[in-house]
Amino acid sequence: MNDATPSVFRVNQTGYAAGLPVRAATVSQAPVFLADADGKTIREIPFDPPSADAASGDRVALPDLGILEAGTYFLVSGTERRRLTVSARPWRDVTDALIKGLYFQRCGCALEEKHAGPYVHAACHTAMAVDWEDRTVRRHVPGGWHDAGDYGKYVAPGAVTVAHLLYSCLLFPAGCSDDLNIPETGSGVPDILSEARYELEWMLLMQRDDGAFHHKLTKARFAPFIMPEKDRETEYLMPVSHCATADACACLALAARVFRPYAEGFANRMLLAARRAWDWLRRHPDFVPYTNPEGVRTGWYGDRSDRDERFWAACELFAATGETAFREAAEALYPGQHLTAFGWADVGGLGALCCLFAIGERGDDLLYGTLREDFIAQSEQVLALTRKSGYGTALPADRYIWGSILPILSGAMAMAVTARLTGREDMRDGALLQWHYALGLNALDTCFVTGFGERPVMHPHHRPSGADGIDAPVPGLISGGPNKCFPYPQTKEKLGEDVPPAKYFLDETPSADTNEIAIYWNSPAVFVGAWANTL
Ligand code: 9MR
Ligand code: ZN
Repeated sequence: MNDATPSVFRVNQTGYAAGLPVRAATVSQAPVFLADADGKTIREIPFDPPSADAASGDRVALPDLGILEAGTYFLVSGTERRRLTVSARPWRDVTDALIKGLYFQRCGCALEEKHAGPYVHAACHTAMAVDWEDRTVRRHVPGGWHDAGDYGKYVAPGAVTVAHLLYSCLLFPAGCSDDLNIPETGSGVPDILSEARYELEWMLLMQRDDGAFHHKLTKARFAPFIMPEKDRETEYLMPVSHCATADACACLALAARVFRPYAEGFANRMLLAARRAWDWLRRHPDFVPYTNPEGVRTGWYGDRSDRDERFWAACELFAATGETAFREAAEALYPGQHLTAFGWADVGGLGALCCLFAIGERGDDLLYGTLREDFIAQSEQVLALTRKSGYGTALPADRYIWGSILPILSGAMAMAVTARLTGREDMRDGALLQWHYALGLNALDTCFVTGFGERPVMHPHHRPSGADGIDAPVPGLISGGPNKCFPYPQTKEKLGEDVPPAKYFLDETPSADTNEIAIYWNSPAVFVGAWANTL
């Protein structure tokens, strides 16, 4: 795995912010001292005795070190020490890298050395795509981001990823850097928006003439571990789906609003596409779940309902146009629940962001007052989860699913938004604990973002990282993390039944079930990082 010796301490390996409380974990009963850079003891840190943590099986305590001045410190316990750094802007680099991680997922273009450093590759997936259902239809659908460790491109996860980026920019512009060294840097459009546009241009091509969106553009099977330009089998436009159409509708309406000041024509194209998608949804009111056609083995991204997607779409169309019909549709679809869900399957949280920050008082009682109250109440439940966890992680022991980083970061987004709405410090600190989790304050003592921290993930399930001949993985990618709910048989064989959920993880390339990366895991991390950068 990684070289740094584990200690009894777990810390945010990218450091902490001066002016914000510092939390670290210890899995020992022994007293903990804070020492300065020279090793001289500053003071003893008081903390409650470690208690049993169900998710990790650890006895762990989470001492609060209070607010520290910028500098290097050591946590000391017996013979063990762990370095801890505090600085004014500790998380700019990792946030930038998480955005840039999406640049590394770009499909259809070459990654050039001046932007990609050693992680170059030639243009990939540039051949004509074929419609799975009508093989006589061939279309050129270039661009977009590779979804994850695979080379598929999927509309619903892409739409959610873009939305995370756009809301990061809308809500925390000062938290996103405009100097990412991507091809568009210096264009006058914020880099985070330019990166999102790369996916949006592709998404527009995924719309069928009748307004519906194809669910995905993938081959019939996943490629082996080869570089993307070597993956030359036919890509298919798979059948359309309700969720892809509603998510694209919402995302494009949002993007039309965000891009209007920078690129009017592009904004108009997107709004028109969103309206056509909405019209298709109205003509097809009965939800049909997407299923892979026979013979197709690439990502499924199934869902049980499109109500939350339609709700989000109606909200964004109202925010973009001000037309009453969309507000009425949003009210009729108001879900009441899952307002703090920001993942590819549950998008109620994105609808909530639209209501809270764009529709505001135009939303009447339900979409403004009631939604705000419901959102805060549901964030309260997330905060309660952090209090039940030894590491302060907002995930119950039995919810370490495939991509457990998503519900954890989704919870962080909810608490961050509530902190922003109310000024509550408990919500702020709850959200920060999830950020710390991603960056090393966790049972595995692992920084889940490649290229950061002293014990980073080194072998993510990511085809370019596996095939490029470079030891270090592509930087700025976040691993899905421990998964005890749906592990692969080979993972079970290695780990057995007794390893606790929060440790059900293999930093090994084949382990897609625990160590894949995905665009929609990077993007909530971008949101949380951008927020944290503005505190
Ligand atoms: O993120 C998805 C996760 O919620 C599912 O449990 C898992 C298994 O179906 O699939 C994940 O998505 C994968 C997708 O299907 C294909 N590309 C890689 C994605 C990340 O693992
Ligand atoms: Zn590609």
